[in-house]
Amino acid sequence: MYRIKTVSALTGIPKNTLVAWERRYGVPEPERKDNGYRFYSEADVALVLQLKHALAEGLKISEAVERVKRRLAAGPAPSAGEPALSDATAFAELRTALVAALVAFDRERAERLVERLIQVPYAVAIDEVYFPLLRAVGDGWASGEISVTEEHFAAAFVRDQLVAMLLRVGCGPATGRRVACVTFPGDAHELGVLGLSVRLALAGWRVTYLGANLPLEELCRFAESFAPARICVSVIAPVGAPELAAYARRLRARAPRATEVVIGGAGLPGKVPEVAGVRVVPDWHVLVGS
Ligand code: B12
Repeated sequence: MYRIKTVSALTGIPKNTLVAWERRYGVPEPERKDNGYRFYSEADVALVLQLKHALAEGLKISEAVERVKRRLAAGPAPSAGEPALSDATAFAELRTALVAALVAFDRERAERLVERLIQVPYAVAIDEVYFPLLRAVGDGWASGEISVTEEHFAAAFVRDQLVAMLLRVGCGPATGRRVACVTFPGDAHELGVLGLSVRLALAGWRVTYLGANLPLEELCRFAESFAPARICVSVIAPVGAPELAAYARRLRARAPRATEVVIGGAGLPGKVPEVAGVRVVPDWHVLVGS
């Protein structure tokens, strides 16, 4: 749940405007606590973003509200005959359809399918659709059922969706504490840390996304200059314990004391070396509280 200040920072819509929309049109309709404070859900934030996009397209606010209400009334499955995105089976079916579209290089169909995620909180879209899809594609590639080209196309499509989410949440509130997100040197897998960036932005962090494969020295220089509150390093391609320890020690030594260093991901070695002042977290959900 988000307070109005956070929603305003996340969406760029001033607090007064949010209140005015609620009074005039009844959207969004945040929960009101006993103390009168408004509490917005992720679906409310998504709604505000939809209104914002409709305004950017040139619609008047009354027309934008009309459109959003129509979509809400139509429910989460806008196309007839498609399963409602309400349970695990529906998500599994969507993933299957999406993989089929992607291995056929049918971007249009894939776009249409993910339109159905519009009402789904980003966290759920990542956990229920995009990440399981990537894992399935990875397994398909490993067993030879999915070609390298198909895997690249699918990964590029998912990357677009994650980047779009990060842009829509404006990389988090401008006043949020800064977190730098990056992959381990030599690791081209950036989707894990992109998903984490979206979640951190939604949790109120200001994300500086540094992408894949940044050399350690460059990251150290960045840390010295900008003193982020936290650095998140993603390790997906397997890395050996000595290499990881050397990296962690060097980064810890160069980053300001107040900077929290977090390293995580499926590519961590079985026995992770302990480095004082470095937090090793295999799964990023513990960082975002779910
Ligand atoms: C897309 C993809 C690629 C793309 C990446 C494109 C891009 N823009 O990112 C490309 C084509 C470049 C690629 C290349 C390779 N890939 Co690849 N790739 C994948 C795939 C399908 C998805 C990767 C991904 O984004 N995972 C992120 C999410 C979906 O996975 P996750 O691990 O469950 O995420 C959780 C944790 O890792 C953790 N976490 C992740 N990041 C972070 C960060 C922090 C700070 C924290 C705390 C936690 C955390 O929390 C996440 C949420 O629960 C995976 C399949 C898979 N299972 O991941 C294979 C996979 C990772 N690749 C694999 C391989 C082998 C390769 C190559 C070596 C292939 C080759 N021969 O060229 C190269 C290596 C390139 C390199 N040097 O890095 C293997 C690795 C197997 C292994 N353990 O050795 C996998 C697992 C495929 C498989 N099933 O075999 N790949």
